[in-house]
Amino acid sequence: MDLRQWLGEIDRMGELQVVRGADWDLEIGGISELNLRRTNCPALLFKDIQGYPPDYGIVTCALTTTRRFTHTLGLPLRDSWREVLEIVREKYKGWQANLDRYPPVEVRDAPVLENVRSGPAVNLYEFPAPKWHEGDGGRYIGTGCSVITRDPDTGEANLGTYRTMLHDRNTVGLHVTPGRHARNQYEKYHDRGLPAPVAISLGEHPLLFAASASEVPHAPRSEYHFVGAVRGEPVRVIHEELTGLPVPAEAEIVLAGFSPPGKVRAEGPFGEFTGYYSGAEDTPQPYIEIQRVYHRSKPVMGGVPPNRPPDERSHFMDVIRAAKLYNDLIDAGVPEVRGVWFSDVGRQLLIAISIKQRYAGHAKQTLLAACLGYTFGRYVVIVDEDIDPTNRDEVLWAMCTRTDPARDIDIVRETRSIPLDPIVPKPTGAPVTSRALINACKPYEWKDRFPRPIKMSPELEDKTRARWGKTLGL
Ligand SMILES: Cc1cc2nc3c(=O)[nH]c(=O)nc-3n(C[C@H](O)[C@H](O)[C@H](O)COP(=O)(O)O)c2cc1C
Ligand SMILES: [Mn+2]
Repeated sequence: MDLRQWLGEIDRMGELQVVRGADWDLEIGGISELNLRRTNCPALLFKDIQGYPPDYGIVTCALTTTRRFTHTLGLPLRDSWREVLEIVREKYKGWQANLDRYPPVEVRDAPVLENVRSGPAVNLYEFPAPKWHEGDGGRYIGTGCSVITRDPDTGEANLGTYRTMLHDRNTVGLHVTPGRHARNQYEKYHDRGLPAPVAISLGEHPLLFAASASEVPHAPRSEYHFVGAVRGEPVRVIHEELTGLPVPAEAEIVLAGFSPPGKVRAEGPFGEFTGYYSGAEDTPQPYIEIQRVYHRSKPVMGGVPPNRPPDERSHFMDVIRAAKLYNDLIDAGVPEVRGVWFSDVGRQLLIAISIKQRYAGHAKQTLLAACLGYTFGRYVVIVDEDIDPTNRDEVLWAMCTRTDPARDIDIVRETRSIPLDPIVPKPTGAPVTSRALINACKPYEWKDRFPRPIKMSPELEDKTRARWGKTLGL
């Protein structure tokens, strides 16, 4: 579970680009954002960051291609997200079933212990935390990070990716949406008037990061258990001395400290995955007083800046999400599901599901089942099996040509959203919005009389290409 080893692997795959001499102040963010606009963009490793030791690094755009994603999960390499989804969906059942099989193992010696600083020696400015976007309220040391907390009742740890603002040399801000596991856990300490122990890993193997950043698994099992199940091998952790939290043995940097109860500090604004700055102004959030820093020599931080689409997280998070929803639909008894996808441009707000309609009401049943437990799907669209849900243009075509809005769109009011949602009234509105359930399948009662879609047969396509392809460049 080593980020460095992973960097070596993807370098050998020809998918790593090294950038030397960039500035932490907007350049690393700017280069990463432009890189994401290239198709099949490489991962970036920033070195020689201005004002920092030359071998302190930051890696961004780690999981943007299907090849790097499948490699990271130890899956066969694939070139289309639809195929990746099928593989992940199949595997997911096994991962879920094996959550108890590979719990994390505690070790004593670990690379992260190479450098340790405590108390007054802690200085977070020794790391090249970027200012990512022009409108950000400060530098964000944690974006590609894993925040580790513990449930005081069960003792179980949790890993989640939550943005971490650099407040000063030994304080960082936390910004955790209500309902997230870390928040459920630290609030239990705060409710009892106790400081909550928190450790933050800044730079870890991208599989561990992907698990932190995804809604897997449900408590009480931790993301360590999930990653253990994916790899068929436990994650190695050390027992962090001050907080007692298990932290990854091969982490690049770990910050450890406590979040005091009842205390907050201005946090943000920060350019978020919705494509907007979250909060027009700074809003107070809990913070963490960092009492100890551990790091490997020549540390490499992870960076995953959110952006207006396209952005990095969409793909790897959405494929895990889609696989989970796909299996959940089947478990809920919905037959003939053919595909599930979260459109990257939709920012988790647009879910497309294809089914082969078997009976009247099948599409509506699917729509309702897709809303169970999910927090942030504003538009749910059901399409027929001839539509590829991962292809946004096909989904839009079906939506435009197979719906009669008055009949095919249902609105459900006051469903759960998140405070970052741009349409939730600022600054204090309750994070709820309505949802549109869109049945873009052919109307069941007369689907067999619905106009036949134009679709060139593979035979005609082959024949046409064989005769004309070369000369016309088709
Ligand atoms: C780069 C990145 C940044 C994120 N930042 C936040 C954040 O600041 N606050 C938050 O609540 N969720 C954030 N998320 C989403 C959570 O990491 C995700 O919902 C995860 O499942 C949370 O862990 P949990 O399921 O254990 O609560 C972020 C995700 C990514 C990929
Ligand atoms: Mn969790």
